Amino acid sequence: MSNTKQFDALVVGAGVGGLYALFRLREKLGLNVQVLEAGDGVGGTWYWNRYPGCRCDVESLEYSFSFDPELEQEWSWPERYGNQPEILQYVNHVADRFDLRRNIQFETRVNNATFDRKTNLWTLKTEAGETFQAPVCIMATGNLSIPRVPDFPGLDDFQGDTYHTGLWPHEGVDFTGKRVAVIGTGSSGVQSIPIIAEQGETLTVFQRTANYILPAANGPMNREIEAKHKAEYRERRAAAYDTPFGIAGFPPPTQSALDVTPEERTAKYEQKWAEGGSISFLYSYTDLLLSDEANATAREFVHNKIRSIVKDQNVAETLCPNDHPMGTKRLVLDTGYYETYNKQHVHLVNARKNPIAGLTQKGIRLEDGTEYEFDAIVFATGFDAMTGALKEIDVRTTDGRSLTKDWEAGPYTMLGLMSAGFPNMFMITGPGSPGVKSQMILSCEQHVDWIVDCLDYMRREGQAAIEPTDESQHDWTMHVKDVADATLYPKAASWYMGANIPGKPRVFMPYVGGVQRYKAKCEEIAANGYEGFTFTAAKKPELALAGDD
Ligand code: NA7
Repeated sequence: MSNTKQFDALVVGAGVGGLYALFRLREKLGLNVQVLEAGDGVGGTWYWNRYPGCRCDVESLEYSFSFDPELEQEWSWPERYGNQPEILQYVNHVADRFDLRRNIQFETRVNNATFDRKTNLWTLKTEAGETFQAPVCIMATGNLSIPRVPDFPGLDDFQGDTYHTGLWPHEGVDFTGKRVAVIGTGSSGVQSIPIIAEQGETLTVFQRTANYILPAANGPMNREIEAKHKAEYRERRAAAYDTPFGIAGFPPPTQSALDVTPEERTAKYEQKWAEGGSISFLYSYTDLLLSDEANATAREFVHNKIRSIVKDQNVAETLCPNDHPMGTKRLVLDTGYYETYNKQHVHLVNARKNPIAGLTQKGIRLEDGTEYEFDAIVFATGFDAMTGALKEIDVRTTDGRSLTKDWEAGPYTMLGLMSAGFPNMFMITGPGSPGVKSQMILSCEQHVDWIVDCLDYMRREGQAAIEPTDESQHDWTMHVKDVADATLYPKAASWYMGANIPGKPRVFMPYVGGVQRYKAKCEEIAANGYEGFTFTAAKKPELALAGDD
């Protein structure tokens, strides 16, 4: 008697994508769904990243589910940008309100996923040795879910406490009276540094790459804006799909930065700086992400801002980014970041000039031999982004395909939704989709809706399996590359390029052609009977999507 548990669909991950997949597959298709989640709660990114100051960089009225108008109206966000506890509370509310937990098995990490071409079934094996089977497997494994600590020599020698921002202790950390180091100045470092500085006796920040950081201009929710937004929610959600980043409310730019006078430019940048937010700033001109010369005008403006906020001009110069065009690494939104360096007990180390050589029993040693002593080290060192979580699962087929092997030179996908050779395995916001370059919840919803429509079509047509053709996948992957190559994005050594992981292929992974173009392409493909995909017919029509065993 086999202990394998059978379902119609398996979903890996109970973040926003996985939860919405569960909801739709269950409510629209009536499937028997099982979600497998490594954590002991829902929320994905918002479950794991509990570091102090963790906050979304998309405004809370936008960063929410759109599928239920009542949910939209009943939830009220306290601030312009949701912080991690509020977003996690919201995701938990969604799980309860739609009775999702009954189909989620927590504390269950999937190690293997194998597709059998004879039976058209996926078999998923967990760390604890359980086995689950279904014709459909949806990987809702997240883009920033594999935290990464650099392989510093002496990592285990350090006798103080260590933390990674992406694996923060649930009970929180009190740094009061401690000598603290933060390594990394991406979003996680920049958001946590001002708060850790309030607690620590000293705080030393190790910066390898200075980032472009704009004010969030966070504050309490303006209730008039909220009421207006809620009254217009349907139109605003539809409008969001018609934008590059999936975020409505920002008039698209009409002018080149080079077509206006320096005074006009500075006035525009000042206005955007005061408004806060990254989209608004990038929307100042049409060519900030296309022309290095245009981009240089924005860079200069931000450099001058840094010099005006940070009192010590040596520190200010170290904080001025100078190795990539602005916006080609994820822009960071801050609250009081630059001001933090005016505090006497906060120090900045230029880890580009003088890299970290390793950890010692007492702290950190730099390449020039300088040693620092700490009680605690915070690794804000990022993630094996976009492909990391899928590579952690050994994804194979019985006819000898291995996803890790197929993706050795970089991810190959059709629309970031599927990969050729792996039938019925769908990815939510996978590489090759706008995912990380968009409002993530909107992109998760768009992907899940496409997948659910596709499965519905297959059931009606008596199809058991779908996968992209090698040719369509190749064309899409080349298109993703061509679109990126026409922008400034590939100029930065970013996690979009895999550049933060030694040995990872340098391939620009997100689709930056815009949500509106991407969604139109997905719809066109579906309308043409899933052009670029092939189907395997079910042996008996009633067994479509229920396995052919
Ligand atoms: P990021 O943005 O990948 O930032 C990681 C930071 O850690 C970045 O400043 C890195 O410098 C730094 N880092 C990594 N390795 C080292 C070593 N060996 N020495 C010194 N510094 C190092 O991750 P986050 O968690 O901040 O943000 C991820 C995303 O979450 C963010 O983009 C938002 O979308 C939300 P580097 O730039 O590689 O030189």
